[in-house]
Amino acid sequence: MSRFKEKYFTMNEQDAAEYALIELDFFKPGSKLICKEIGDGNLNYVFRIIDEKSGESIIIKQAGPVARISDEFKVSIDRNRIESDILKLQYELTDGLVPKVYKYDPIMNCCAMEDLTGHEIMRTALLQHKIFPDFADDISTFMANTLFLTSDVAMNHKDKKALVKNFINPDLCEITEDLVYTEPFYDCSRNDMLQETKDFVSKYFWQDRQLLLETTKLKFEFMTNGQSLLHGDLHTGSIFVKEGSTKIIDPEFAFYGPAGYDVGNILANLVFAYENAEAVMDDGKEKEVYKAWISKMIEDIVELFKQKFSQLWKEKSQEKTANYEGFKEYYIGKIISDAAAVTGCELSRRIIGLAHVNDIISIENIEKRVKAEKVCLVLAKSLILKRESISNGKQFINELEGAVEKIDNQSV
Ligand code: SR1
Ligand code: MG
Repeated sequence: MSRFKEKYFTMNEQDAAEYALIELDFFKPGSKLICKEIGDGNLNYVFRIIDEKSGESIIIKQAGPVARISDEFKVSIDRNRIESDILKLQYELTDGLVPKVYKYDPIMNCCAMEDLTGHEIMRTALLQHKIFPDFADDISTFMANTLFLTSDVAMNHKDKKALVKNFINPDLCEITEDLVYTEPFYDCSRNDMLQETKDFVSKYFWQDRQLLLETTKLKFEFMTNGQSLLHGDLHTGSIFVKEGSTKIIDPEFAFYGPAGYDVGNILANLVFAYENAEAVMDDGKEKEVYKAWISKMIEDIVELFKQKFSQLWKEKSQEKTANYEGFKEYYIGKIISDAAAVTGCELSRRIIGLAHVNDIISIENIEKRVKAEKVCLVLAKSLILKRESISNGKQFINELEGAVEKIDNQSV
């Protein structure tokens, strides 16, 4: 019997190549396989295996028993099942905006999937200030389809509850509850930030009782509102792009939660890209064009998401009461205000907490980095506190511009 069928172990590059040859019905016998571990995320091992002869390639993703970022995080290897299951579902719901899964292996806790040759991680591309004109359209389709079609508005309620059960994801939810909704809002030993930022955060965040109260409300919203099947970690490091193509990856944090969580995550991560451009690019036309593209994209994502969600509602809602006058507007309005608050939480946790983003920490000029961090924090607080009045894309940009102005004028 193949050693891969006996007992789980974490694979190295050689093991993964052997696994691909023996366990997958993908490479021809006699293939000359080269394997490289290419994972740069915080949790898993990702192997790209290429047949030197045919050029064909595949990805194997394996979950280890602890997170790569720190072995403090003991994360269930069942997350690989969750990821395989949701990728298959999202593939159907979004007409292929995610990679195709070929196999899930519950012994080795790995899955084999399509290699997205020619694509690059969006965060890396944004750090090189590349533009992707189709992105707002693609990501809004992804979010509207996955978040609407898995909700009680679109699904038979018993079928939806079966999905809720299948996607119970306590370990990964705990990471988000701690890292996003708890630790950034007090002086937690796991937080990690520049001293100047910490001085700012101490006064501006940790001493603001209203802000703390609102973050608790949001944490409970995250834990208790099983509205839609979320991707759960929809940042620009979870997206592959190339000209004319967007592919969303890494949905291992998937669970039934508030739909605004995915929307807010992507918006916050575009703000990081905007602030990177502001800090790193030379002043001039190119910088203005780039920043304008990101602003427009933030605005468009919100508006396109609303339109597409609303259109799906008209075409596919199954729930009689969902069509009572005013309910659709109420429901979509709530998603957008939740998204505003989540944007604020994601902005805060990537500056204050344990897990950072390269957009910000790669800014070498410390003065510019601190300025970018403060803009993110001022924006974060205003979005959290004002979330109930935020209902459209333009307001996100107004808040961003307001935060920049406050930091420029040193009026906070
Ligand atoms: C311990 S994992 C830290 C972060 O990495 C993942 O991508 C999630 O964003 C998580 O919060
Ligand atoms: Mg990830």
